[in-house]
Amino acid sequence: MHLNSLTVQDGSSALMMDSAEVSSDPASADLLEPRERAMPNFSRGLLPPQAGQLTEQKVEALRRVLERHRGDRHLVALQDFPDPDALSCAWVYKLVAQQYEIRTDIVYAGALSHQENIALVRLTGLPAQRWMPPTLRERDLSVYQGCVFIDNQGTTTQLTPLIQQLNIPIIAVIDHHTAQGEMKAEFVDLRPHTRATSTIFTQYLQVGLLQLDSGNTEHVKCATALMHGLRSDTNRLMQAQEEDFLAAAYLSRFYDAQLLNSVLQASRSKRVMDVIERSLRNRVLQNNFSIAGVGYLRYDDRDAIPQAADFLVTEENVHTAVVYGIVHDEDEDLEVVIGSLRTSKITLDPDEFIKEAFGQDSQGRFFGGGRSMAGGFEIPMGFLSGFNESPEYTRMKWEVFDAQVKQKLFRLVNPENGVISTI
Ligand SMILES: [Mn+2]
Repeated sequence: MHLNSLTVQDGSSALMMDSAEVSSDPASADLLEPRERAMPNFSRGLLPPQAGQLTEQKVEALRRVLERHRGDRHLVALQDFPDPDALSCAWVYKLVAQQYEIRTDIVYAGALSHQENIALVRLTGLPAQRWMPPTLRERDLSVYQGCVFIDNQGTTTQLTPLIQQLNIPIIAVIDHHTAQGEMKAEFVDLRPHTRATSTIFTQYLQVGLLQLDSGNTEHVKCATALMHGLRSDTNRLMQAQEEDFLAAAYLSRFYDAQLLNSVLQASRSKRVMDVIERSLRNRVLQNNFSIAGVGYLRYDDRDAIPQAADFLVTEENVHTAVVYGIVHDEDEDLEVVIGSLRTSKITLDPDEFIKEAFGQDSQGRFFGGGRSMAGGFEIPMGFLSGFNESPEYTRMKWEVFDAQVKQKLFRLVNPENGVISTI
C-alpha cells in the first residue's frame, strides 16, 4: 500500500508503528480511504473539494457532448470586445475540440481595443478572427454545425442574431456572468460566483480534459494567455479566491513569465490616455460613487472606458466608478452609448445595479449586466445616431445623453429613502 511503502522507506519507528497498526486493523480500508482521498493528486494540481466534484461532472458531460459532435465545425462566439479571459478560454476550447477532430473558428464581431489584448493576440499568436460588422451579413455561417459561447451568453455579441436566424445549435455555454436568460445549450457550465472563466477552464485542464505539455510551445502560450485572463478578471489576483489561486498555481508550471511580462508592458495609446484624463476631469463624486461622462470616442478606443473606470475606482473614499461615452463606429456610421462600472463594494451587485439603473429595451432586453466587481452597458442611440457636421448639434446631443445617463444613475446613488436599492 502506498502509505506503508512510504513509511518503510522513511525508517522511522514511530511511523512504522502507526502504519503497522493501520494495516493490521481489519477496518484499515475505512481508515485509509478518507486520508487517501484527502491526499492531493499533485500531477493534477489542487482543486477545492467542491469545485473538484463539479468540474469532474462537467468535464464528463462535456466529453460526451464533444464525442457526439466528432468531426463537426464549431463557431466559438466571443463578445464584440473580447477580453483576455474570453480569448484564452476560447483557445483552450479549440485545443480540446481538436482531440475530437472538431474544427473551431474563434470569432468576435467588434474590435480588440485594449492595448494588452492586442499585445496578447499578437505575441502568443492567439487564433482569434475579427469579423468586421459590415461584412457580417455576407458570412456563410451554414458551414457550422454548432456554436459555443465562452465568457458570454450570446447577449454581448452581434453574432447571435445570425446564429439564431440559421438555427445553429448551441453546443456549449461556459461563463461566469450572471445568467442572462434561459439557455438552450447541450452543455452549460455557468458559475456566477467564480471570478474568471479562465479558472473554470484551468480546472477542466486539471482534471484532464487536455494534458498540458510544457514542451509544447502552443500549450505554453495558451497557458500564458490563461494566466493573463485569470489575472485580469481578478484585478491582478487581488480579488482572487482560493480556486483562482489554485488555478494560477497549476498554470505556473506551464506558463511563460517573460511572455506574460511582455503582454503587460503594452503601453496605452495617447487617445486612451486622453479619455482617462477626460474622465478624471469630468467626474462627479457623490455617496462614494465616481461618475464620469467622457464624450465621444472612436470605436477602436472603446476599451478606454473600462480602463478609465478601473482608474477612477482607485480614488480615496470611492467604492464605485461608472464611466460612459458615445462610441462612434465610422464603418457603419453608428453611435452607441457605452459604459463601464467598477466597484470594490462587496455588497453592490453590478449586474443588479445596471439592470435597475437602465432597465430594458422595447423587446425586454436589458441594456447591460455584470459579474462580481464589474459591469457594463450599451445603449443604442437609435434615430439620433450618426455623425452631424454641426459641432453645436454634436455638443447638444452629448449633453442630452449625458444628462439622461446621470439622471438614471443618480436615482440609485441618491435614493429617496437613503438606501441604495440593489444592495
Ligand atoms: Mn470573464
